[in-house]
Amino acid sequence: MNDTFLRACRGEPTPFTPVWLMRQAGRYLPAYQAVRGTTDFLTLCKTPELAVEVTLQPVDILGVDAAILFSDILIPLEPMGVGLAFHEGRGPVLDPPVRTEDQVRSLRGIDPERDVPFVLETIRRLRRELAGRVPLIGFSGAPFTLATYLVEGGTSRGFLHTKRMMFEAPEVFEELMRRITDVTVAYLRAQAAAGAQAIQVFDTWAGILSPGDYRAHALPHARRVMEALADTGVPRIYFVHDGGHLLEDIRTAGADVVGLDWRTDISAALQRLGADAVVQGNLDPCALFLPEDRLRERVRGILEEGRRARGHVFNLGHGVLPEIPPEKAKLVVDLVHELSA
Ligand code: 1CP
Repeated sequence: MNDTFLRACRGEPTPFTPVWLMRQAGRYLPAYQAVRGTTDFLTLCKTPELAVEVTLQPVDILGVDAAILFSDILIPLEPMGVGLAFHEGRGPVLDPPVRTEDQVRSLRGIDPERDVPFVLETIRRLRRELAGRVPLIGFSGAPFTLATYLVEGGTSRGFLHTKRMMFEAPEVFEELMRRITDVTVAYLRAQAAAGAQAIQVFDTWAGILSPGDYRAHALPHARRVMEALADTGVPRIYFVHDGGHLLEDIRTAGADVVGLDWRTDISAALQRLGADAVVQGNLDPCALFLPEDRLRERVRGILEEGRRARGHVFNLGHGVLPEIPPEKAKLVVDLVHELSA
């Protein structure tokens, strides 16, 4: 029974600093590639037996202190009425892109038990299989990040269509955000009810906004997600990628844990979040290319900064890269445990 991750999220003392890695299941692991070699990505997400298998791989191989449900932030968008496909090498495609008021008004709400039963079944099976070994994290995209995928129709560089709708038709954008937020709330509450013991909300693209636009168009919806989870009792982690300029506002979203990327040092972030903050992060994913002795010093430095927070969960500042040798990922986990004990 290893509940150090949940204790750290609550700001309670732990015998060592817990660690997990964003995108800890994925292509850098040969065991994942073996499963993906015979199954396309969406089928993998929708088949509980396989999703359970790849969720458990990093727990067994790396010895991380939390498992994260294997799925994708885009999964709940499909039952809203948009086509979803993952093309090899090209990333996700949402078709048709949602750009008009009529399209926004035709987006449906979801009933998670009916529309994404495979996610809830994966969570139930994982809780049985893990049997308390480590806690299970559920997740979703944040409303703003999900909106960018719906409006752009996939990934984007400049987010022209999203910002255009935001500025040109703010009431349509607001209605879009309201519908996505309703779906996100239903989706995350269902995950918690099925057995997710913590929730991470990924705001991968909110960093493209100025502080004022973030406060006007993204933050209120992220806050509504956090508030809607309050009575579940599960710790809520809010990760905004490239959000260093937004930290004071991010704090007001009401998450229990603030995820940090590597662009802001933890000690500098704490000055802006307040020393009573609980933080998660924040090793540069590329630092895993460092030789062992220099990687050790980086990990030691982050752990020292993390001690100034009320609680610290060690993580990367973004997802594990496919180019990382699995032994290096395991080394990071081992170093965190050794140097924080
Ligand atoms: O080919 C493959 O095997 C698919 C690659 C892949 C994987 C392994 C995708 C496509 N998604 C995932 C799994 C995934 N995605 C998890 C699993 C759990 C774990 O962490 O181990 C999680 C939490 C996500 C979340 C996710 N999906 C985010 C937020 C986190 C982040 O990286 O910023 C985002 C933005 C996505 C969209 C997405 N899905 C897949 C890709 C390649 C992308 C990014 C596309 C883009 O750049 O816009």
